[in-house]
Amino acid sequence: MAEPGKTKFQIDLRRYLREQGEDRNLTRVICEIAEASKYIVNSIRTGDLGVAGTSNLYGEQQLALDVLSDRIMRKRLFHSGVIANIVSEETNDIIPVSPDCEGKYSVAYDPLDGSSLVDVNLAVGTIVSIYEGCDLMQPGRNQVAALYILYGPRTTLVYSTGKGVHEFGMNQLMEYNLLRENIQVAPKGSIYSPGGQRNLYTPGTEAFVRELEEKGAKLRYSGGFVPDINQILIKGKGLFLYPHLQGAPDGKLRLLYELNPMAFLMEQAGGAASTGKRRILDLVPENIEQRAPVFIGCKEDVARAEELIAAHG
Ligand code: AFP
Repeated sequence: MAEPGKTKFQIDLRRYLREQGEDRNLTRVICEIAEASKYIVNSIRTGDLGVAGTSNLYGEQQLALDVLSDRIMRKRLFHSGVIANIVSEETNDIIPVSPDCEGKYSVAYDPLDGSSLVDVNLAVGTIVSIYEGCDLMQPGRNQVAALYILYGPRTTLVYSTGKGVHEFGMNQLMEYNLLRENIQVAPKGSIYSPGGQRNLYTPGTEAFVRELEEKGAKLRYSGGFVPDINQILIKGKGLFLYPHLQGAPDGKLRLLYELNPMAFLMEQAGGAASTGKRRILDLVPENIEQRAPVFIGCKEDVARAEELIAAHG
């Protein structure tokens, strides 16, 4: 309930989490990440756009911004006192924070997804997946919370703890205030965001995309996973795909840092997320760098993709 004299839309994130009855330590984790994002947004606006001179587990060159964002996130989580383990897209291994798992949380995150888009001034984001206890190698359906922060013309934070999907906006004081509660996506949409090289699509994916185009779906692809997923959630319709490709059967996107958290949020909003064959949240990670193909968004569109992939591969 809003304080007398305050509209519901001035409720800040911490207070909202408290009012939702969230566990204190989980509230702490989410609020620490929200704090970290204030420094990350600052680095994006004014920081060095050059390379760091190092590479990540995938052999990709790290940008100074990737390294800095990772350090900001790690520092906040380390000092929160409520974290067991962390793993980041920018590190080579799971980093133990506390041996005592009781009442603590483990976090997988991509500190700055789409960082290669910063130099051309497109939107980027931080993506976070949260588990209770120590285990980060479990199926995504066991997440207790997932969230992303979108650094676009405005900075927004979208989270779920399994009780719907809620959006907060950063104000002039860098506080997050509630914008939308219980975001839902329609069963079918008319926006599609196709990742990966089209001439490498398999026949099933090609048939699916052609069908969407024949129905007049609009192409909206930014090259950043966070803004592309945010568009689907906030517009309440659409489908993003980064499919299995000829020569890349697992696609590009990473299960732990990108797919699991977004699949959790999309399912919470009434949508679906599939590899084209299986529910993303049922995949058991074999290693921290695991990738998987993805079709994510409106439920009926995801089901149609699965049908065509079953028929044509
Ligand atoms: P980077 O973090 O390496 O810039 O990759 C971004 C991303 O993982 C995701 O945000 C996009 O959806 C996807 O890659 C785009 O990949 P393509 O540029 O190959 O379409």
